[in-house]
Amino acid sequence: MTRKPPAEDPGDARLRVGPPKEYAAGIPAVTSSLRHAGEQMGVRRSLLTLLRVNQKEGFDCPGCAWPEPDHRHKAEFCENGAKAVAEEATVRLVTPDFFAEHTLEELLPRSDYWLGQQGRLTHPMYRPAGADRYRPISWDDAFAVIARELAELDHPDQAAFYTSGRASNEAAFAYQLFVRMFGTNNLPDCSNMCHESSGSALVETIGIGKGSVSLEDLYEADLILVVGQNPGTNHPRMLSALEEAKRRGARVIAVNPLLEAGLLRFKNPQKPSGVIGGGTQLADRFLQIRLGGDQALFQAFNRLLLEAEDDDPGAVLDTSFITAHTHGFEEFAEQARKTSWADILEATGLSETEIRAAFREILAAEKTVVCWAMGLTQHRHSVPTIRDVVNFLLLRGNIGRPGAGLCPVRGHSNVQGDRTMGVYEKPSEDFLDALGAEFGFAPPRPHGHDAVETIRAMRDGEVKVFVGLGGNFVAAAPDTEVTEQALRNCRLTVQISTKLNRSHVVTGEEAIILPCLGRTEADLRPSGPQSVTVEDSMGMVHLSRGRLAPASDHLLSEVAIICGMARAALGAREPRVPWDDFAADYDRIRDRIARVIPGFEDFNDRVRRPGGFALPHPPRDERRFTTATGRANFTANPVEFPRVPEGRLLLQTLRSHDQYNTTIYGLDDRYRGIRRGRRVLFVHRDDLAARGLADGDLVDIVSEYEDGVERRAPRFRTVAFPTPRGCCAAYFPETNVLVPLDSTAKTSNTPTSKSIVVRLEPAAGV
Ligand SMILES: Nc1nc2c(c(=O)[nH]1)N[C@H]1C(S)=C(S)[C@@H](COP(=O)(O)OP(=O)(O)OC[C@H]3O[C@@H](n4cnc5c(=O)[nH]c(N)nc54)[C@H](O)[C@@H]3O)O[C@H]1N2
Ligand SMILES: Nc1nc2c(c(=O)[nH]1)N[C@H]1C(S)=C(S)[C@@H](COP(=O)(O)OP(=O)(O)OC[C@H]3O[C@@H](n4cnc5c(=O)[nH]c(N)nc54)[C@H](O)[C@@H]3O)O[C@H]1N2
Ligand SMILES: [Mo]
Repeated sequence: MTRKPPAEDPGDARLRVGPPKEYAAGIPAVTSSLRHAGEQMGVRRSLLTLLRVNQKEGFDCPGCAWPEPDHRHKAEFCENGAKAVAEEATVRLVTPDFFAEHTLEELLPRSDYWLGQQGRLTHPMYRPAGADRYRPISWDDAFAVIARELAELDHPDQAAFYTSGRASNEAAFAYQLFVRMFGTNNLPDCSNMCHESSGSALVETIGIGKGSVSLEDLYEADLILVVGQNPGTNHPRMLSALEEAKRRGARVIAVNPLLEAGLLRFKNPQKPSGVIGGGTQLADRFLQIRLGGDQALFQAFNRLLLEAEDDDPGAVLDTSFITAHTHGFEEFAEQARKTSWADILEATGLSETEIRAAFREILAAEKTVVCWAMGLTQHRHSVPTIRDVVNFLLLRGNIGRPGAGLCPVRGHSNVQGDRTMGVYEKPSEDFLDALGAEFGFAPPRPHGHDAVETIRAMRDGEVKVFVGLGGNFVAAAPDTEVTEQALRNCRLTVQISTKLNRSHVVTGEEAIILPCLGRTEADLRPSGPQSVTVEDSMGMVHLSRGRLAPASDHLLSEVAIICGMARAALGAREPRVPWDDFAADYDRIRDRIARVIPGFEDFNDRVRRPGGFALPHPPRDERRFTTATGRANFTANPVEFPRVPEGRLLLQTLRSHDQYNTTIYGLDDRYRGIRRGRRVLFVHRDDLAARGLADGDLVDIVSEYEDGVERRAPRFRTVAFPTPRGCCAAYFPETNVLVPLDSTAKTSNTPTSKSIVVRLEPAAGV
């Protein structure tokens, strides 16, 4: 399978490569955010909008899920948050004229960058079966088409309802209610491709799939490990938190195959010293690990902790915590002692000296936090890796006390909230019981399809209607060719979206685009202006209200769209839900959330207090673990790591500094020294030489998988880069074509986007 580069991207002729940077943010970040904002919104709109980001009376930044500090700056946003806001609040529009001028066939070869740059969707659009382009449709007619197609299915499980993590709590709750009343648990979401491995490992070991720290804990920590995460690009406001923690004496150890600028040094643009001076050194120690070597690293730490305790009994482990609160220690310890140094060194690519030096800092720290993101979650052995992170923290009682704990750093700004609201293909019985009791219906019990299973089901003709609440499923999902064909197999695809993207171009027989309001925009409903709520990465729930005039008069809010769809599809069958009241006044939805979901009691009152409220987290709040054993579970996991066949490399697919997942803001990756292009492959100089290649050569990346299919991404420029031998990196979504659908993490079924076995071939025609 080969995928051609997009039309306006002829081998990235203007691509320039310079040296990678050694610090993040500072003046280039400020100018870059203002430039992006100015281009999309103009100067006045930019200033008015950016000053409301993450303020108590403002809107929640659509960028990431990093929490807001209590004492907010006037400018509580980062360079990349500003880009996310500009992308949404752009004044460029995709009107019905655009669709009249462009057939789907013309749009297909366009890049994700080009599609996104066309602007905001303004009208509901419909592509009838057989038509070569979209045409306008009224909201009511659009809902009627959806209702008709859903009614024609033999079984509700023949539809799947995807959610991207930007949907508000209110939209997510109404959506899953509609879907379950319709009769299916087919609620795949972006989490399935993101932090699912974290959720899987944490629920089984500590009883709740969420991180156990607050911002204050981070500030108070003695030691923070930042593992498999690039905060300089993806969570820039986390750099301010790390800076504060360092000011209070914390040490930071970064574990990453790439020497990411944001981990090395930070120049805080909100402080004069940051703009002018040398900034703060962030990582005190950098472990440049091989891809997928983290489980072995944490097993090394665990083994060393056990051995240190042997040498000095009572001085290292928190035995009273282990006795009172945990289960499975003996079995775990027996396994951990078996991990061999040979495996540890092979898996990590680090030396024993480096690991022991890091261990001395671990031993010296009273309070430790481990932060992680996609570098840990998108491997075949991600779940056991995160279990070993939990083991590591349990050994010294580093869960459920100030300054210590687990910190999976979430991606989308409300991805955690969407799960809390029940967007999950494997809902708990308790949740379904409460939902059914509140609304007087019998929710479906069998588990539904996750993202990968949904693709298989569409491929095999078992799912025929696909609805996407936000996101860009076609481009975000693995195995692009297979996923595209899967969507084309559908009878109807529906996308609820703010901006044009590939999922509007690769469609089912019939297709509908339902354009919605974004976070920045005023949401005026019959009962007055509405706010929505979101939950951040640390379990704080707060309000978000936009103020900008909407991009078009024809937009509806996500909530109104979902309620309209539900009313049309369920109709007289389900009169028990007042969909119109829900759409008119979101307080009415919050009243119901308060009655169904624990922790949301008095939701409407509490969320209106400044800063919102914290959801309960039993392990963090009271060292209570709601697992099967009633205790925190140690687990015994044999060590695993990717073994790469001779002559092959392990590829990770990651984000550039100028993108938000499939949304491409621009063509630069400033911190890694890349300008005006995206088809680059970062490889170690010696790995290039071993293949008779050099920096600047054009290669095809060919992925090899046990299904025997060769997947090819053509024409990437090699960049000699300081990455460990045998490991390479390139941007997604361009490289999603290389990720085999069946290559997923055990237990969580997350695509292995950070470990793909590839070989390089000189590009054809070079
Ligand atoms: N500006 C911006 N912000 C974003 C996003 C965005 O696209 N743009 N996306 C949002 C979303 S949805 C998410 S999930 C987060 C993603 O946030 P990240 O997880 O930071 O995103 P990635 O770019 O995938 O970066 C993965 C990092 O892990 C490292 N890594 C890869 N494999 C391994 C490994 O095996 N071991 C270790 N130790 N490290 C490894 C990579 O070198 C890289 O530094 O960011 C969110 N925020
Ligand atoms: N190879 C590879 N693949 C990956 C990853 C990887 O690291 N490597 N990362 C994975 C991860 S972590 C994630 S989270 C997924 C992301 O997958 P998705 O969440 O599906 O993708 P996004 O690119 O974030 O979606 C962008 C689109 O969302 C729409 N949108 C933006 N704001 C709003 C809004 O407020 N409302 C609505 N209704 N629509 C809106 C716009 O139309 C925009 O085009 O991708 C995954 N795919
Ligand atoms: Mo994500």
